[in-house]
Amino acid sequence: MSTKSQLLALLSENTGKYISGQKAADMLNISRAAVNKAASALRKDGYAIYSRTGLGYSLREKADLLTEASISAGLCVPCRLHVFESVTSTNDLAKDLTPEDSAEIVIADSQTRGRGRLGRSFSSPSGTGLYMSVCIKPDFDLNKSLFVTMAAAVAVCRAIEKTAGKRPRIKWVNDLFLEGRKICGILTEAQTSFESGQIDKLIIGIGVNCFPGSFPEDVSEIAGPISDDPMAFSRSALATEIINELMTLLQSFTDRKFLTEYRRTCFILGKNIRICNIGDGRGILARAIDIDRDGGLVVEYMEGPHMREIKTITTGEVSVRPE
Ligand code: BT5
Repeated sequence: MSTKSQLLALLSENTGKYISGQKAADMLNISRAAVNKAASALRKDGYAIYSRTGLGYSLREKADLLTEASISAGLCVPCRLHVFESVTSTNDLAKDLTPEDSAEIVIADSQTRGRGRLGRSFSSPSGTGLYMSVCIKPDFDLNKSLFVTMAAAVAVCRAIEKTAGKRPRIKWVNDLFLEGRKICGILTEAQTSFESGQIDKLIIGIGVNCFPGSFPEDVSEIAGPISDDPMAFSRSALATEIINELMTLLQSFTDRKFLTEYRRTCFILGKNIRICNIGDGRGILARAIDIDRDGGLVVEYMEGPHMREIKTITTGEVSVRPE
């Protein structure tokens, strides 16, 4: 843990009370100057830390720390948690884990190389988001991976509604939106065995913007938070609910029952969309009609060589954009 996180944890355990600079320095085994520097850095991150001469430092409200203890407290499914402050990509770390009877779950406060689909990047600033990868040993075929992404989208919607009282909508196939802004992206990756052709492990990566974070300019045009109020809900509680909902759904998702909820929550059905290939800026105009029983998006082309034709598109090679 960095000095900043250690100080935050200490002040958080003593929320509302003052801890002297000397006591904090002694407990963390650092200098008083380092305590002061860490307190300034935490203030810059938005934490309400007060300092008073003769009294020391105090955190006004409990910090929303992502810790194994805070996440595991409400879990009702078996899994192993690996919680980090900063990682390259939780999906990358999950690849090195070996899930057996229970899922292995990597959670981070920030990512330096968060990934989206088709080589795109996923901006993952610290203190405001939740980045997690659920690694499972599946007992189904690779052709069900699209279902897994879709089941994860439903699970995250349910968890956000329970934790934050907001109802996000799904943009087929892997994005969650709230008030016109993307608040979550999901990236499912598989590792297959050469010999058997079976999936060894499936990694479901979920990135959620919980509170306003600092994004690069192009991302801020698209991204938004679940809430503007950093005290509205706790990221740990959201992580717990996502795990509970996802693991429960994964036990039965092959019965396809979740598809009804997916269709109801998917906001592009009945709307005009643009179907874009990689690197194709404009895309082709189509009308989204339905989601079929395999998770494909049924569309009617409104222009181009397939005009008026009804086709089912699957993910991988295309993405859709609401018109
Ligand atoms: C996704 O891809 O949205 C899947 C994102 C999955 C991220 C999770 S975080 C945990 C795990 N570890 C990882 O490394 N990845 C997973 P895609 O549909 O391709 O969308 C990517 C596009 O979303 C980018 O090109 C940006 O336009 C936009 N974007 C980038 N960062 C964003 C953010 N934080 N919030 C909303 N939109 C973002």
